[in-house]
Amino acid sequence: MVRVAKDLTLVVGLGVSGRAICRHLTRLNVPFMVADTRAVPPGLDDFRAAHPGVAIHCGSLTTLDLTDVKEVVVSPGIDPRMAGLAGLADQLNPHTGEPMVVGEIALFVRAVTAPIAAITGSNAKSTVTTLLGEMAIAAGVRAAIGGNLGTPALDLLADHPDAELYILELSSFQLETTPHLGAACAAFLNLSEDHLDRHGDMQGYRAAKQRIFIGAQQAVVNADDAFTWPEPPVAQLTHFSYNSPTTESEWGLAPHHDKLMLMRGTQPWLAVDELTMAGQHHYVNALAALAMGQALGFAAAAMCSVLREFKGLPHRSEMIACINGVTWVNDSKGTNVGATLAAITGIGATLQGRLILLAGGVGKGADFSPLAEPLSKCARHVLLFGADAPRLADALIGHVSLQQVDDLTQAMQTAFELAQPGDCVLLSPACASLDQFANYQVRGDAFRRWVLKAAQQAEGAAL
Ligand code: UMA
Ligand code: ADP
Repeated sequence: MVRVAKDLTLVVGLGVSGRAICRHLTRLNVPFMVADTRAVPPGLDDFRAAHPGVAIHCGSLTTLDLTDVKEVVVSPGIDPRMAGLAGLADQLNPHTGEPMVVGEIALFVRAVTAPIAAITGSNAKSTVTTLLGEMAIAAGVRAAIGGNLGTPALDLLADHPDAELYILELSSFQLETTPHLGAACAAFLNLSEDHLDRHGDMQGYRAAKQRIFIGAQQAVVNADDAFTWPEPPVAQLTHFSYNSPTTESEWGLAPHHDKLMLMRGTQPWLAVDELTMAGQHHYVNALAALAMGQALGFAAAAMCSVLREFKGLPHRSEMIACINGVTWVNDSKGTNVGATLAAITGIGATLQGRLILLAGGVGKGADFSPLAEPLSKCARHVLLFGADAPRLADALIGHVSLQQVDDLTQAMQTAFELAQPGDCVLLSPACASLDQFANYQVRGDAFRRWVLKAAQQAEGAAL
């Protein structure tokens, strides 16, 4: 056993967050050591060079004696109940009054002096966080944006010490280890199956996400998804909905002078055809960002101008090219059933032709059956690849024409041959990429490269 010296903080994980935690503790002059469960964590040598003299333990945490440890700060990918930490996770820290095991956001909350706007949900977090960030900047607010997306939260404190507002995308992993967030405005966008391997079941996953409301002054939630509603209630509550607003303070969609508009109560804000993001599923994302922006006091004109300009993020319903009348869309970030469902319905509804879906990869044990009915309505064909192609095929067979292929390249080639003008070829895998790609970005980049080459060839052939 390696005994962790008295009064040392233990940082677990040498990834992006772990390193940000170490930089933060260094700035505060808090003595710490680091552990990573992997025998050789990536970037170990760089870390040693950046933190000479910091003790590093690699391998199982069960060989650490944590009797004297001052506090344990875990990275998001570390389950606070894993072997070696489980005994400590339920103990209270006499110095802080918080659990002995906390995450990076707990340290952020202790150090931050400006208000926090926080966004969680199974899907659309990055889109809404980025939109809200751009709205803040357009409205003249000095905002720092990061968290689960982009810059780790603790680095934001150092990079933007004069920020007037910190806008954080927060995952269930980060929220699980945050005892008290105290956000000025907290949004829970939607809940669908994901990360059950970590949280056990939907109840555990939802409970982690509900922690976003602890100490919140205002909450923004999805009227169409009761799982997002705060328990216990938050006094200042705003709903957004895919339907018509039912109260003057609710955000929703309704026709106004023959146009479908983003509305607050009976007040029209923006016609949906002014949005640049592709797909009807982004209407609610625009509404969520408006609801948060209004709660935070941003100017309406600034928010609407951002909505008119914002094209969406790469790998999220990203239009890559139109080849011979067929649109090719990269939604590689569709890594769970809820995201792919939104992309199919959001894009399927806008098409003159039919949808050709490319899906597959590591399904994380998800139930794929919710995809069957919407695909039966709008799909021409489904091409399945990767580890869970057979499970997807079992869920979809009889509802839509489908075929299993070896990989994404074969899926794209087959889609190219089958597609008719007016169709859309959508890569939205409903699965993680890790069986055939390093990550979802690499998968999306492979799609983009292939499509752009095909577009070039088609252009060459037309000349
Ligand atoms: N790991 C070990 N042993 C360790 C530490 C980590 O095996 O001791 C493994 C984890 O199980 C995981 C991987 O290493 O498979 C990375 O874990 P990490 O906690 O070190 O991750 P970071 O590099 O710090 O990145 C994390 C978020 N990743 C996760 O939550 C898994 C990043 O979100 C986030 O951008 C970053 O912190 C900055 O805050 C990524 C993500 O996939 C985008 N998030 C999930 C999601 O969005 O669904 C939650
Ligand atoms: P997150 O950060 O939560 O993963 P992103 O903004 O990166 O969210 O989008 C992830 C996926 O969620 C994309 O594939 C996108 O198609 C899908 N998506 C976008 N908006 C919604 C929505 N309102 N509901 C469900 N899924 C959505």
